Amino acid sequence: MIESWRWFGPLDKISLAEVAQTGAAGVVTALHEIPYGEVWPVEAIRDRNSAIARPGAGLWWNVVESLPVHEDIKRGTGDLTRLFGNYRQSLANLAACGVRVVCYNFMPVLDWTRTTLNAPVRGGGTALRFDAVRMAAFELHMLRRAGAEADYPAEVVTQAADWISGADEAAQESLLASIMAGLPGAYDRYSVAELRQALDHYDGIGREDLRAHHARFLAEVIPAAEELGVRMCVHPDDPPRDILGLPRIVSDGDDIKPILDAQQSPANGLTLCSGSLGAHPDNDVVAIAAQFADRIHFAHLRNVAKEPDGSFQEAEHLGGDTDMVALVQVLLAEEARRQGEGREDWEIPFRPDHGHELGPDLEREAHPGYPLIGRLRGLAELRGVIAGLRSAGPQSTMTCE
Ligand code: DNO
Repeated sequence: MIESWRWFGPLDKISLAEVAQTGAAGVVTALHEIPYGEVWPVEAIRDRNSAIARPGAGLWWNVVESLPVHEDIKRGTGDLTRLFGNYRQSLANLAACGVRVVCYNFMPVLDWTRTTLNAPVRGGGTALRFDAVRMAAFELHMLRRAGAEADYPAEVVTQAADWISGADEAAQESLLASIMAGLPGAYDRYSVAELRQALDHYDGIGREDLRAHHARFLAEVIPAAEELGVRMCVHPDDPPRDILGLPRIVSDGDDIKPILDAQQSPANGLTLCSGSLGAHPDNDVVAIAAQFADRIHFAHLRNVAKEPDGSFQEAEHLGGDTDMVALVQVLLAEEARRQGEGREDWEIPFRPDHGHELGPDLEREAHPGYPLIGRLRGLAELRGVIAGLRSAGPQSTMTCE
């Protein structure tokens, strides 16, 4: 397991010097400043690489998160020849600089979505939270999306009406800002009107269309990735369900299987995100990891606590609904299998995903979900689990076939 840390580049409030002090070795990052659909030039990749691999820091850029997929590819429209060509060129440039694991997602319009960025946790820290009532209030009363009511249970619709009637302008602004915080451009935001417009661009695009567009993307890029020795890994939807009337197609094992089957190549893999998959009431994350173990190229380890109405809150890394120890066991068993095959790249990179804001994090205003102390706590706990399982020996990692 390669301990890794997501760093958002020079604009990240957390410095590489601090990342080095966490003990992580891998840096997970992207050239966030390059507009979607443009080529990542070799020089820019090289510059970022040398900023990360400063002598003495012990860090290296091991995973790209993300090489974004342009909305036109998801919508299956526009100058796709150019966009696919650019994507392949970026992969070639990354491979030329030695960066060979590439995470991406296929969520239309929005990336991860939360309704509260600072839900209180014990002792005064804060956590990211998805609240079904607030999401319904946003959709029904702020966005006023036609048909949204049908997506929520009746009692949530009633509670959403109550919430909005008590919400002043500041509360509504804060809800909008929270929902927008996960946009993958990291620093972009939509207003309600812009979001409406972005959603309109998906009019008439259903689940099967999106699946077909993803299959086409895979057919266009996976053979090139395979040739370059690049391992692509799709990130699951977060939350793992349709949202804002948009279809989502990477939410559970039944979604993942046809994606991995579409191109039977080591270059077509999965980012095992325990938090995203874990927010689906029917997902058994440990079983999903075991099912697709040989295609997991990267892992995001975090936990969520689900609630009956579809709400969930980010829990401590070893708390929440997923048995993190069992999950790490699966990953260690897979590493042992790869080692047995004589693979040089048998180690699976993982990062402590998200973290509560704790102590000094509260003043720091790091990227939502990505504070220093909260993630360091998660990393330290996961490091302990890994060390414990390793020292218990192979029998402890062979139980999840
Ligand atoms: C959230 C992240 C996601 C992820 C993208 C990958 O914290 O896990 O934003 O980076 O979905 O493309």
